[in-house]
Amino acid sequence: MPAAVLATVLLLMLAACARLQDAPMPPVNTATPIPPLPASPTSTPALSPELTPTTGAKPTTPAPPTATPVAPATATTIPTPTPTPAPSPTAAPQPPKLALTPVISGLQQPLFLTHAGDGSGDVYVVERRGKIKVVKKGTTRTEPFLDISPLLRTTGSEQGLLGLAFHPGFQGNGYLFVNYTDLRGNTVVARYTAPGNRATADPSSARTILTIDQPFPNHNGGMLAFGPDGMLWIGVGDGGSGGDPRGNGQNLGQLLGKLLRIDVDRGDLYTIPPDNPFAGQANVRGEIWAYGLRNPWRFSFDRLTGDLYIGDVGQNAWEEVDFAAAGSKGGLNFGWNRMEGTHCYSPAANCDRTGLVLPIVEYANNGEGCSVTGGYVYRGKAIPSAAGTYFFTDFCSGTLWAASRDDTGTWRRSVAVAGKGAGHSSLGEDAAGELYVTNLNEGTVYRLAAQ
Ligand SMILES: [Ca+2]
Ligand SMILES: [Ca+2]
Repeated sequence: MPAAVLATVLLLMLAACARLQDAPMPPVNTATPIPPLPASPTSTPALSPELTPTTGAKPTTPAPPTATPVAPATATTIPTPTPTPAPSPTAAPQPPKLALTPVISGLQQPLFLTHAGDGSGDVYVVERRGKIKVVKKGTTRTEPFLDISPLLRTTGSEQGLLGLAFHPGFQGNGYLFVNYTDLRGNTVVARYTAPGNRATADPSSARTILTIDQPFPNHNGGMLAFGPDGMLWIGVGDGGSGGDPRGNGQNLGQLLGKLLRIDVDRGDLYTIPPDNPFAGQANVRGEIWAYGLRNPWRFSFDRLTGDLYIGDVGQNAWEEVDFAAAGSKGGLNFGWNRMEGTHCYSPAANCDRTGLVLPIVEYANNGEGCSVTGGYVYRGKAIPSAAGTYFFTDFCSGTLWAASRDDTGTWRRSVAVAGKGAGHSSLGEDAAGELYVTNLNEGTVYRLAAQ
């Protein structure tokens, strides 16, 4: 592949020259963790999250030696990008000998996988440039389930068709919801209907539910998921650039930098659930469930417990996973841009941590990755030893991590599958709870399997 090699070399050279706040996804599949494709400094960032180049030039904020609820790297964490799956002597229950097995290939920039809850075994893969593909028994149907390519701006690497969620009552109503950046680069959440036998969605059935102005091409979030409460949850990034220059994360009057929760089964388009934490308050957006997020590219609910996990992409130094136990009433402030992970960001020291909910897991950008891809708690049947473990990855390093709480309640993280390079854009679940990883650069979907 001389062309790919050449492209990779060029990318590396460009990345070495460019000091980016937000870098985009590496477009080439390589075996080495390459830095994200350079783009203009504060614009186009990484699709999945938002990245900083993995080479050099990173403000390596030293970790303050404070006690925090973040899982310490004790015993189980391996701070190198290409570790071998080390056995963990003392850790919480941890799945041994896992592998990522390629099961679908030939896709165009896949960045999400989900199911329609219909027991068919089919999965749906989202391609960044606007198509949703159906995969039946490992075979991708040529005709897309839905194609909204003409509606999208995809020039920024974090732009495109970013999220998909089937309505819990999809069998009956044929509703599905998508999250994309429109021709102006603004966020749109829209409903489509798959009529009849639900084999394809009708492109003319679009109903715009919500639009959010995007000041910059990056940090659009993009995740959609129905919670165990039947509400539609929406992850929205801080709007972009770098450092959240407009302070959206902490501004409750803005939808940017938030996790939203809306009821799409009531009202003309949607209603604000009366039990949302800020419902009915003046000068505050009632859709907000949690705030202080930078780019919550992927989040999920544990299908057994209802616990919420959010992978929030960091600025230059720290990637994090946030957590809210089932039953939380919301209103949580996850800290951005006052803090990045468990470290002060603005101000850079002595920031006010009052009321902030710190991550359960964080890792530094210097070596382990540069852009967290939140995942899922495993509840499938194929790997009994993995039950209850939260799996997540990093777009840049490709390392798949397992996280869980030990007997003392401390979160611990360990390498489940060593990384082979950039491109892991998302995890996804099928109806049975088996887990998959989409690789944007390769056009491949992997399934988590016992080795
Ligand atoms: Ca944006
Ligand atoms: Ca945070």
